Amino acid sequence: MTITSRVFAGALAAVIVLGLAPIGHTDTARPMIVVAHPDSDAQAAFLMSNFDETHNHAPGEIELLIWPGDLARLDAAGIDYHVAIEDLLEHDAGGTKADSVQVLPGPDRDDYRRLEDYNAEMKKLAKKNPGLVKLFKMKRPSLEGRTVYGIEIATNVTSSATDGRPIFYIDGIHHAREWPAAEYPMLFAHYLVEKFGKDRKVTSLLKRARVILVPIVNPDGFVYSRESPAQNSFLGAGNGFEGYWRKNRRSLTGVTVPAPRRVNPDAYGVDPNRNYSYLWGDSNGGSSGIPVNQTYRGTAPFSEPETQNVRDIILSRQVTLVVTNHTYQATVLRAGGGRAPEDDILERLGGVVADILGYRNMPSVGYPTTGTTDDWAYAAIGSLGYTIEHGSQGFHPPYDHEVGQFWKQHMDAFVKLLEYSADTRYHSVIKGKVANGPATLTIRKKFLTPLSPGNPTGEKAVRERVKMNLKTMKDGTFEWHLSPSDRPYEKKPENFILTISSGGKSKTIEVHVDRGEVVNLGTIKL
Ligand code: 0X9
Ligand code: ZN
Repeated sequence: MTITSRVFAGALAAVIVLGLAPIGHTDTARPMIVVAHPDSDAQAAFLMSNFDETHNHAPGEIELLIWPGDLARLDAAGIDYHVAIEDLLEHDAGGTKADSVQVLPGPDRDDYRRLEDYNAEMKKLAKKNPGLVKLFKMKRPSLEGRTVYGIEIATNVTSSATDGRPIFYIDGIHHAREWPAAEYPMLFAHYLVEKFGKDRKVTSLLKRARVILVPIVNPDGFVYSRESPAQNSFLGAGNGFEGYWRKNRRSLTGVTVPAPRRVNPDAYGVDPNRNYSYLWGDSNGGSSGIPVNQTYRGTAPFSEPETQNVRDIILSRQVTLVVTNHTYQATVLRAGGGRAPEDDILERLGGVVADILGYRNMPSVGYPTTGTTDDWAYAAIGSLGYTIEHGSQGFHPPYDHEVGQFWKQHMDAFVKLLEYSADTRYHSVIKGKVANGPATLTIRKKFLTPLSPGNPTGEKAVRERVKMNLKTMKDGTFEWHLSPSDRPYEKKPENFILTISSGGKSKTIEVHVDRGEVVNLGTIKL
């Protein structure tokens, strides 16, 4: 133990002996950040799977958010550490508010948005820009019954939802406490709307591609964190840990306190970013099978409504690039953790984006993760996939220290990613003309996504299916932009099953299309 931690532990013991610790069996009364110094791989692995790692670590050091009981567990395990931030609440809160109002795309702000702000702004954007922005509800409400909203942005957004344009999917707040991860996508929505018709690049991209944007994938967790009493003091003093909640609000009983509080008081939570199917269920550091752990993966792949919602968008729309936003490591991470068969492309494009952000371009967070969003999207449909870990000063540092200061480079980075999603070198195109057009086209594909060997379901894989629709132009022509028909990790070639229907007749053919390839089916007669 270092001197700081020894002194601290001593002080803490005194507090506990005096019976003043406010939250029962605890060795810290407030959230704090410590940096642990594991002296073996075994200690490092123990830390990764049993503590709340912030991912803001350096070689040989693992930064931890300390929950009640954690310091005692570190001591019991004989792991050396020093206290980096003794009072995280004071460091962040007081706190999350900016010193002045920040001038931003959309409304100017001095603090992080709340769930109502996100929902109201999305509704308003859609209402004011009917041809350009469409509000949608994800298929399932959250566990506590909240509607999960998203918006789609493109020219002719409503009139031609199935016109074959490539889709850039961007989301935030898989993790409740990572507030900037929702701010940046929301600002991007405002930015696109404000630049449309004024900025040549943005205007052209919104004609050629669509943006599907879901700022808050996990609203229950976000509300719990964002409305933390200690950071808002509207319900009296909390202990401050609520603000650092990570997971969703999956609870033991599922009993939800009625409105206006609407919380599951016995929530333990599932980590949505360990709940996707690809390699789900690994216990060797990639995820945890213990419900109270921060990387608890849930009882089955896609057991949570939050991840089912994302899955259903990605399998039913022609998504060519997925970006999921997190905090805080100042990195651009890519699907496959450096082992993707097309890591050269992922690394190169990630590098450009990382340079715009001033972040590091990294294959992975530096430890195994399984069941994550971008890994699954890449494995299942071959879309390019990135996780951006925004910022370096905490999960939600004061607004002006993060969003106010860095928003512009984030807009540039997202525009670049939108550009990549629309670039035919990085996705696939199927085109042709239905002689008896107009026609409706459907692409289907069934496949098995592998789970981790030894996962608790006992299954080797889960069945998933892609189903996407397109309507041709009046003259029967179509151009369908989508991810390749082959899945990247599968050795055997895979085809799309394409059904063309018009005037009561239909025809089904198989189509194979590679990344960067344009397959011209010519004139199709039914
Ligand atoms: O551990 C996570 O879920 C992410 N870090 S965080 O601090 N935001 O919790 C990192 C996920 C990395 N995943 C992939 N690159 N796929
Ligand atoms: Zn995260």
